[in-house]
Amino acid sequence: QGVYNFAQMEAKWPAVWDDLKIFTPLDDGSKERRYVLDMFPYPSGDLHMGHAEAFAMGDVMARYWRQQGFDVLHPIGWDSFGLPAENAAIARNAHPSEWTYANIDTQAASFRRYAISVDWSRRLQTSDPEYYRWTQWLFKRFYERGLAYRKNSPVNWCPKDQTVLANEQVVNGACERCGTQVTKKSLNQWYFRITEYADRLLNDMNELKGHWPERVLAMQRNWIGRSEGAHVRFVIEATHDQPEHEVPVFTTRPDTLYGATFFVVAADAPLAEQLVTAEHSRTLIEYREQVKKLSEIERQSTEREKTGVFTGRYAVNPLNGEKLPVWAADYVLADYGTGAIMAVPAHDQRDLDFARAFALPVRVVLDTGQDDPAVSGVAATGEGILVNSGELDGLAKDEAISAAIGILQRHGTGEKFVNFRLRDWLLSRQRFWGTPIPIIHCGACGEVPVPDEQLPVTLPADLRGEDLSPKGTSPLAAAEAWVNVRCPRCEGPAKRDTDTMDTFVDSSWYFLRFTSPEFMGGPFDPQKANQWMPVGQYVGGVEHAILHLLYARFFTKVIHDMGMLDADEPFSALLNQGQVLNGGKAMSKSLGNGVDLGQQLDKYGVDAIRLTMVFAGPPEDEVDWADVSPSGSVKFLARAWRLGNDVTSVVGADPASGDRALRAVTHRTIADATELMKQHKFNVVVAKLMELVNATRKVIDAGVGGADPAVREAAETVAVVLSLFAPYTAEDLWNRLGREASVANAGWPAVDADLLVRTTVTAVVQVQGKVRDRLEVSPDISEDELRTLAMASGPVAKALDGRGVRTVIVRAPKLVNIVPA
Ligand code: ANZ
Ligand code: ZN
Repeated sequence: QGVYNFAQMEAKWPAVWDDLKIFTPLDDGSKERRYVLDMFPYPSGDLHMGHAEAFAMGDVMARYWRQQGFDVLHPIGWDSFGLPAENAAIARNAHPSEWTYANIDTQAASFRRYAISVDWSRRLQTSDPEYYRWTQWLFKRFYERGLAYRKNSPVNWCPKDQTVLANEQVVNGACERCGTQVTKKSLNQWYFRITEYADRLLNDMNELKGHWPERVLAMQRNWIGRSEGAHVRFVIEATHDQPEHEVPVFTTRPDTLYGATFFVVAADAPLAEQLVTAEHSRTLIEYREQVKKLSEIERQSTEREKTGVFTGRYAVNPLNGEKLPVWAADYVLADYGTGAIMAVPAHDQRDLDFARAFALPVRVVLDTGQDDPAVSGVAATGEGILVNSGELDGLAKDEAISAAIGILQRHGTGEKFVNFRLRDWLLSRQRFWGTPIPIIHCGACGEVPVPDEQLPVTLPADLRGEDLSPKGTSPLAAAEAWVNVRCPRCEGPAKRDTDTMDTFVDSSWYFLRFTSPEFMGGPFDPQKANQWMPVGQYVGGVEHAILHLLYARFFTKVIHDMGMLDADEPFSALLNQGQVLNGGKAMSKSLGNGVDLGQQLDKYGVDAIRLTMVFAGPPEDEVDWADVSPSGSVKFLARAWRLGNDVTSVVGADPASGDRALRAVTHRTIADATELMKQHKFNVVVAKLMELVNATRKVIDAGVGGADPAVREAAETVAVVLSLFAPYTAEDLWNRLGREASVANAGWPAVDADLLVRTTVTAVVQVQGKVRDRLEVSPDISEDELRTLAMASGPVAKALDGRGVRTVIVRAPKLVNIVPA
């Protein structure tokens, strides 16, 4: 009879699955294709609890679609370039590849143990020369299309660490690592012209609505930041020491032009320096020093007292000829719009705060019925009718916007303009462990791309340890034999570009390579890519909601425009799994609340951990490890598996003569599970499965028991549905039922609609004593299952309205009462 022993199963089945190659897609068109992809991991150490959750979710989808008869592509690879490998190499006096590939091997072994159903033959690593050859090839195609370019631009620079810092690494004007005052330094940097795709990146999100989490779409929309308005050109009058200048501003409110009472340029923009008169130059320079020390976040804070200096210049309002003093201030950003604004204090809060700080006039030009902003200190931002505005008087706001643009256009002093917050993508890094930029700089020819047949430009193998530490230029610059080359065009002496690419470039096209990982004729075989793309289900963390997803969408669109791919969106559906917490907080070393995945797997087994992750709640929700019960999962799995001890009917026995009530539960379970899978309610599928196991056990323990063919039907259904969540237990159960491996491609059972007539009871779900939902459940439902079903109810969530839960009282099968916190 045997007892449930997960270690034995984990030792037995992987070799069988390998032999059957069930997770390698046929890729021959005999079945409809589906592509399921988990965001590929970064090889830092071994897998952790977060991986365990994310990959459980993706695997459930892949296994479900396989059961539904699709040819499923579910691959895995590693995003294996990046800074941590480089830091580890410096610390250990090693080459980054040593650390990287050792970690990849560790993770690969853990993924195998974790039984994710991937096609191992497609495995790729972005740091493999055979992969980054094509990253370089794509970079060249972007370059040829004018979508990759180099320009001189200021970067945050830590003089002590001799390195470029991202904005997030500058804290109170100081280096996050060493506390040294950060300065700005001008560097030649490579950019991708993603701004050229801003409109399409925004508009095509309409196709993703309903298939991507709304919050991710909102974050992307906000990041792209489309604003409709106008460019208005102001003439800055000449002074005795300065010529006349023309400066455009971007405004969303050209209707308020008559309310402009001053003009502001970003203090740190070159423009401020150009405009300032000799008399005011010193004050400006001192002020700029002060501004440089502030972080981006501080600068944009509305809490902070407004600061600024007068430049000695006056701007002429193109609509009414009025002269406005020109100020330099830090609340205007150098790299947004044109870096200059017309200030309308009556109707813009930031301008009003500034006007009050420097006693500048406030003029209302829109009658909104609000209190006088000059007195109240609150800008009138509502709708209204134009006043004090000459020819615009009497118009409503929107009419006035069009009218003002019309006047500006007729006078040639402005026009309609759509501005985007999105910036071009700075892709070059002064680091070693990344894809080398395939460009050669020649004194005579300038930038010369490395010819395709000379790709990949591989990283020099002899740099290690200290050689890699940041020096202000890329560590690659030190590899003289590597740097000094002949110009491919004129054969003269030339130098390789020593920067490497942002690792986001590597991850912007890996999903295409998976469709034909061995392809030698290009980054991917267009025929294969067209057969598999777009990815039908992408799974990954919300931390990638903006950059990775936006960049991958950009790459896909460019590759589409190159004629290599039919799809112009990479991921038709996206699932963000929740974080794994412990005690309500993210696991971290400093809190000491980390949970080691390996230890959990040793103690409870792979299946129990996978099941626990899935059963904890909807996949999007956080999983708090302090609240879950892996041992409860083990108990359930053992109970399911023990059905195999008792089924005595032969394989293929006709269930028609069997226990009708049990058959009804079986078919109801299949029908519900099918529907629930569509809605990604995996946890509720598990709850249903628990009911089915209980119902089956009841029949076994009574009457004809395990000889009833309906019991076999139920047990086989348990095995198939369980195979999505607990592959080892499901396979073992299937085997003990006398069926041949693998349960993974047994096929989803068909529902007999005649059996769906209900034999259920109605459970009432109350929130704070008020009935919020009624659930049709099996009379045998356990307290746990009923609780899970109740907590998954939409009306309950609505009634809770984001409140936590204090207690849940469950009286199975009739009542659940939820008391909110
Ligand atoms: C005059 C005005 C009057 C404005 C008014 C607003 C309200 P969004 O919607 O975010 O695009 N602006 C323009 N460039 C700026 C910069 N570099 N730094 C700070 N602020 C800048 O915002 C556009 C508005 O933000 C513009 O419209 C401009 O102020 C300001 F009643 O112009 B507005
Ligand atoms: Zn040359």
